[in-house]
Amino acid sequence: MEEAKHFIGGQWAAPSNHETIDVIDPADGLPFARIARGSAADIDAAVAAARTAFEGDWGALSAAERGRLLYRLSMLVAACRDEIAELEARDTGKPLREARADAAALVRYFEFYAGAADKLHGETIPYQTGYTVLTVREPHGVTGHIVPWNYPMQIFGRSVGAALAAGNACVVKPAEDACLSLLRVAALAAEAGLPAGALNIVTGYGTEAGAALAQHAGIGHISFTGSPQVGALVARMAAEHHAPVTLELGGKSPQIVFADADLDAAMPALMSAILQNAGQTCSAGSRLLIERAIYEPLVERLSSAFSGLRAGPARLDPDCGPLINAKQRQRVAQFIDEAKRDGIRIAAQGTVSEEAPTGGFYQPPTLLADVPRTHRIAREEIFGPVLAALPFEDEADAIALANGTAYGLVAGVWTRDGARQLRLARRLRAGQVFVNNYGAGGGVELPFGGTGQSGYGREKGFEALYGFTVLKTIAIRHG
Ligand code: TXE
Repeated sequence: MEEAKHFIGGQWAAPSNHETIDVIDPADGLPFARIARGSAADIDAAVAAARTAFEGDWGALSAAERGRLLYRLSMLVAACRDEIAELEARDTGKPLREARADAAALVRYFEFYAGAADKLHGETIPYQTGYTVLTVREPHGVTGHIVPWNYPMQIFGRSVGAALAAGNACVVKPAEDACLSLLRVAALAAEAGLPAGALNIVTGYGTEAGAALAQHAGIGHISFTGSPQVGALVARMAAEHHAPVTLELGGKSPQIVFADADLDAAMPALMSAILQNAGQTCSAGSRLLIERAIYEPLVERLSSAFSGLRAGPARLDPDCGPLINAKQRQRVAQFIDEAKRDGIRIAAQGTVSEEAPTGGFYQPPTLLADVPRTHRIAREEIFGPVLAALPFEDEADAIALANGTAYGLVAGVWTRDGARQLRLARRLRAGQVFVNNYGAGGGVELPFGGTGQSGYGREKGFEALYGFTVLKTIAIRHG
């Protein structure tokens, strides 16, 4: 069985405690690789290597030179994107077409941030006569990145791409469930000529390597994507050494469909928003709010689509793959059991492919209708292929319902009424509002992040670069 190591200071490093973690294939529940089980000592080594790079070869590069290296890396990833996508599909269980799209997004992140590296300007500020005042944006130094298992390549790309472009040296702690693609990308970073130590990856458990990273006094900024509970913990640990934090913590995002919507255009987006990555997506459109007049016909239309869906192994390119692990599957199954117990209407359920191995973590896609507004199925993130449909009465009701959870990540609005589009765009409590589309194709250029329990700070787009820098004001008094 293949055994992966950490990537520290430009080299493969065995775990200091010689311990490993089995990597499980979600398609059959069997181990197929081993990764290093990182400890505080490994994190210490990675932070030291990053510091050396920041104060040495990496820090000495101009912004344009950093951009050139990132662009070279984007081309190397593009050249082996099929191989990386296959690895990602095996590791996460996601259908191959989705893993390919993730690999393409990773390429785009490095391209985008390569071009942005030398465009991060400061300002000059008019002040009293006799002064010149200017601002410059400087890197934090060493940044920490705690990455989850649902989109390893995309989440790595958006945060590490921006952090490196801004001049930081990075230490990444990927999720124990899925990190093989990132180790492959680390090798490509070395091949692209990134100075040793600019990018380090320490694999392992969150409570061990992850906590050691968040607690490390040598870290100048932490970006975390994961659960709200661990996000709060990471923020508290980082606060001990006053490191700023960016948190992306998921959601219970509404898709709001008005009676005047173009349903033919909406249908594929309503489906893919909950099926992508088997619903294990922070921005999943998991609450479907439908205007009363079209509620039953739309639920019926969705029901016939859901009944035809199949969950299966990634290699079959199914409608949705297995969930990441047994715990996640159990969690989703528990929500369905609760729905049954509480008499919630199971409008439709897909099937699991006969070709799916018995030990895999499959969960048939499920449409739940008439979900009571106060039920936890209508309010909590399930992180599985489970769509909750609820009727609403009018625009005010839709807004109240949409804004009625602790989250605020994404909202989708489907209506032909232009004035209503604008009213909702402003009144919805969400970091992104998509009108007559959902996700805008995942564009790397679009700032992304939430409010409330969905977290704070922004990733993606140019905006992310600001979070990875510290603004310095320089006031010069002359003559
Ligand atoms: O997340 P964790 P889990 C949500 C989703 C899911 C739930 C649980 O609802 O069902 O969270 O998933 C690292 N110190 N999301 O348990 O534990 C961990 O190793 C430092 C939403 O997988 O938050 C991994 O790298 N780090 C989400 C990362 O945190 C710690 C994506 C996320 O794991 C740590 C994933 C600790 N004490 C889950 N404990 C999204 N926003 O997309 C764990 N980690």
